[in-house]
Amino acid sequence: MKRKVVSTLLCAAMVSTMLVGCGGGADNAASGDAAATEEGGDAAEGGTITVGFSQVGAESDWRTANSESMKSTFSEENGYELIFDDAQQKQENQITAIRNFIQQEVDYIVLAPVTETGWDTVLQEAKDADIPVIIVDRMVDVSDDSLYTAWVGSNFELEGKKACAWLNAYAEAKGMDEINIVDIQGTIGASAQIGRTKGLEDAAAEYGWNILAMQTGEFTQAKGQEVMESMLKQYDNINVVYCENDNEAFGAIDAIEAAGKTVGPDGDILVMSFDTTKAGITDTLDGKIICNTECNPLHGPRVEEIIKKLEAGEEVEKQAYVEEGIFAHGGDVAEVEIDGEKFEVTEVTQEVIDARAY
Ligand code: GYE
Repeated sequence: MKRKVVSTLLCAAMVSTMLVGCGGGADNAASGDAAATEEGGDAAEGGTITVGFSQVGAESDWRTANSESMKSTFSEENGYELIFDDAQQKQENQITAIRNFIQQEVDYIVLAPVTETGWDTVLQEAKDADIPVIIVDRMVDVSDDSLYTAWVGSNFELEGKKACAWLNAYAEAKGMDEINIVDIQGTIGASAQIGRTKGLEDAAAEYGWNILAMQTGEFTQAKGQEVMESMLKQYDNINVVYCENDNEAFGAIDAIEAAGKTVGPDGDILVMSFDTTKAGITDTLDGKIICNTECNPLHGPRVEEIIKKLEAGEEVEKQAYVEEGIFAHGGDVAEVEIDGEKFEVTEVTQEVIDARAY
């Protein structure tokens, strides 16, 4: 089913950046769902809303949680028809999926882009077909911002800065005189990789850390392990590995232990990570991952909130960042300061793990 959305309104949509609270947005949307269900299951007065969602793939635990969040939000009971497409980490598959969504005349296209560039042509096609596009998680780098209606996701560079500010404070507290770090990067060209790598490069320049090597682990456990194995063969003085997600960290830990080295606060190598999945913070409680910077995958309710506003003819924020924290093993660093803003560090306990939804 194809319905027109007021495009003048979309053009007038605010371009300011707002902060979406971790729980706040989700809670609001969740109560909205409940109300919709009581009224007979329709998210919109006009009937079922068709959403085509082009998902990156199934490369990580974070991604699985993200897909589940989208599927449970855009369910039949909530008044949606969700066309879910898994692109297996390939941009060409995402472009094909978007073209299929256009042909099927969906009401909304939701895109979690694998990399930032290369979207202008296909998003122009969606625009020409008058189908609003909502970008979620990673960002697109397009010449014309009117090619998408709204974006919601994380501030990846800030995540990188938080992780590095933590490492700097920890190194000072522990009297580490040298940081010899390797970076297992995410998928090259993905916003999550670009921001987290930049955070590290800037910090290394500022604090005088030695970056021994950088290589992509494609956000997967298998590749993370493979890359760590080869880095360990090449360098015998690595004392920190900066993994750009939890699954790479799991692989890196396996590689380090298989090489006869140890991880943890009293071990040979400190493992840093991002995502704070349940499995990730379980390793943080053990000290296997020393610091884990949060990245929230529960975007379903956030995207739904945007769609509900558009359905109601309301303005939507052009870009909205999710609020996120820092989780660490032990309480050596209580807080970090970035550009004048203080961020509290949460010491991982069993309660913190039990409260994690993903
Ligand atoms: O950190 C990683 C996933 O884009 C934020 O993608 C996402 C990243 C996340 O594969 O685990």
